[in-house]
Amino acid sequence: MRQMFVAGNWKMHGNKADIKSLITGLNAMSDRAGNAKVAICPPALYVDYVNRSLSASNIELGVQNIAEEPVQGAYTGEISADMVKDLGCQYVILGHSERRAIYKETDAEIANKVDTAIRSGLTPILCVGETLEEREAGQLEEVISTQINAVVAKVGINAFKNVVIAYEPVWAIGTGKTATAEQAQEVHAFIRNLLAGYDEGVASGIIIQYGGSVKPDNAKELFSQPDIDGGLIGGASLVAEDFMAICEAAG
Ligand code: G2H
Repeated sequence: MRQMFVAGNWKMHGNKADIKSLITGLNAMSDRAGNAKVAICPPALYVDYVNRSLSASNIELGVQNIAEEPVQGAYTGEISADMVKDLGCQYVILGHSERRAIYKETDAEIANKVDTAIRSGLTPILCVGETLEEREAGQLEEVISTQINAVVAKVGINAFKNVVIAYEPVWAIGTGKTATAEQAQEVHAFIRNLLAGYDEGVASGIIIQYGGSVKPDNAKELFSQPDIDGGLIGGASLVAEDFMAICEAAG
């Protein structure tokens, strides 16, 4: 039986004052998550501040990116997986569509980062998803397969025992347009089936989150689908009440 997992992707939001009030709310309401696993992924610069403010023992930490390079070294401006681990994080979001589209991250780079994360003991949350044009051109399955196969080719299917996948249709991110529960379920089932082609045990055990405008009022229906194991939450993770309501829907 897979555990439901809700992760907050704060993106590039927040300052010390905002974070203090958000964490105060999460500390007070963390019980609402019930049996669901919960993580928050602040901007890396604030991870230590968040960690010191967080008293809720059921909320874990993650970041939104790491360097491809596995070790310390002369990589100005980069943050290594080991450093992230050292600061108390368990997760790293990789391959988010904003990094693919704005920072031109390729499948090969993302696969290298997944490899680096796993070697450092982090759990990657690997984001995959299609644009509206790709969906309308009937390329959805090809796009998702290419994104996932590139990572399997690099790390091997067994490494996926330590990977979370987040299906995030690009057209639903931050737009207020959510995929219907049926649309999302269809793609989640496709992803699980794709992985089953490699290894049935990995496919049935892997957590596949849905991401893209998840809100308190649509979370329950999305999370009730058989292949949706929680969510990756952007905008709504910046409001303690909304984030904990979504966690409650998963718990
Ligand atoms: C998708 C999601 C979080 P939002 O990017 O990864 O953001 O919930 O704001 O659509």
